[in-house]
Amino acid sequence: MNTSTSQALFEKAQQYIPGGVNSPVRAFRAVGGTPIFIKSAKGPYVYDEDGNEYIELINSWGPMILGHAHELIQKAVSDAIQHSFSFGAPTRREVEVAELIVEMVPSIEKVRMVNSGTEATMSAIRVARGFTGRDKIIKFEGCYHGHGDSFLIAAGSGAATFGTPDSPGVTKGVANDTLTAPFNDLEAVRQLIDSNKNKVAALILEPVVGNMGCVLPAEGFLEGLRKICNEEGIVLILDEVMTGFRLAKGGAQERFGIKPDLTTLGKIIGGGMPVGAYGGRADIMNWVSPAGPVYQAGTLSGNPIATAAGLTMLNYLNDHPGVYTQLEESGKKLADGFRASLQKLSLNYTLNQIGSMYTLFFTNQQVTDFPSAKSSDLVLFGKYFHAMLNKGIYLGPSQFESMFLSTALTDKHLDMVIQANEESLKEVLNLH
Ligand code: KE4
Repeated sequence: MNTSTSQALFEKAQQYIPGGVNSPVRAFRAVGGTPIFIKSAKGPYVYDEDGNEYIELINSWGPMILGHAHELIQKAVSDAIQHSFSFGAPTRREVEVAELIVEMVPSIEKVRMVNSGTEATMSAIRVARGFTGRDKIIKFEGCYHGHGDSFLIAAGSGAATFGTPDSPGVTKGVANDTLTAPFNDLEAVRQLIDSNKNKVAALILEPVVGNMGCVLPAEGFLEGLRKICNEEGIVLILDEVMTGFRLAKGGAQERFGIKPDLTTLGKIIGGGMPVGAYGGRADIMNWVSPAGPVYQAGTLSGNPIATAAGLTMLNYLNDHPGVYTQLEESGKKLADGFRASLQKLSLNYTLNQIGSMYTLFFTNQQVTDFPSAKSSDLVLFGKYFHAMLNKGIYLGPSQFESMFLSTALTDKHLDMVIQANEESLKEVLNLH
């Protein structure tokens, strides 16, 4: 496959942009090789600068649930653009999109629009701290909540010790206020809370994790967290930036029947435009400025172009429940096909799949938390990634990411992905 234009662009990009990319995962460092530069996309396809066509399963890391360049979203954006781009003043559509989010996600009584998932999660923990008057937060190893300082914290060794910065530039002071527990480990959460009595403002997690690869909550885990947060007066925040409006119309919280105090959203709301949001209980959200004292702001928050895309996307999802039926069927078809190939090749790699999210882990262990995810063979994943890419299937360039299906993928496309998966496994493992 000729990717010479992408290679030349990557060379040039590295002269002007750190690592040649505007977000690290795009640089292919986890899988090796040169990132492909995307020129355009339509439906289930992306096209690179050398004209290669790929069936894609990243969908911009989740937003393109209806596939790329959906005509309704495109029309909404092109109509909105006729009226200029940004006013920095309230607009009708912000009211309409807020009303729709409140309707679609019952736990959300009030919502604030921001411009990214990172802004949503940073703001949600700030308002939780303001509301409770407490400083500490609990997060889980392997969960990613954007690049806010409070989230770039690795677990300190032992339950009682404080977190350690995961990145230079994050201060020890910030790290001291972030406690980390293993995902799916209720006992570890209980220990952290017992050793930080009345100091924990919020507990934040991805209800279904996408950022260590797709990892599901264990039976009773979410319910256990809800119970602990109720008992301890801790704000339960579900980070649904990936799962929101994807795993059900009302997100993972609808699918698992859990009512958080706050929810963070992103990705799908904007249909690919820069949008995030956080919302939840009115008694908490009324602490957000200017209604309350917790400051949070943004020039482009509720931007008229982004809200045009978001309103159209959410109205479509709200009015077409068949989207979720199709996503369930597609996810099951893909998982059944992958598992049939694994069985045929006598491989017992772990496939975690729920709805339209999945990850094939190159490990024989069950993957239920970050340590088990890290037991995967990353070199083998890198070879598999490139084998699939060379077959025209564009996966997320990291073992520790979920893939995302869209309604633009037909059975024909899914069969092509299933076939390419089997051929790629045989190729990288020298099986015949
Ligand atoms: P953004 O700031 O990237 O819009 O959202 C941060 C974020 C927050 N919460 C969850 C659950 C997320 O998945 C994300 C962003 N996800 C990554 C994918 N692993 C975005 C891709 C990237 O970083 O380039």
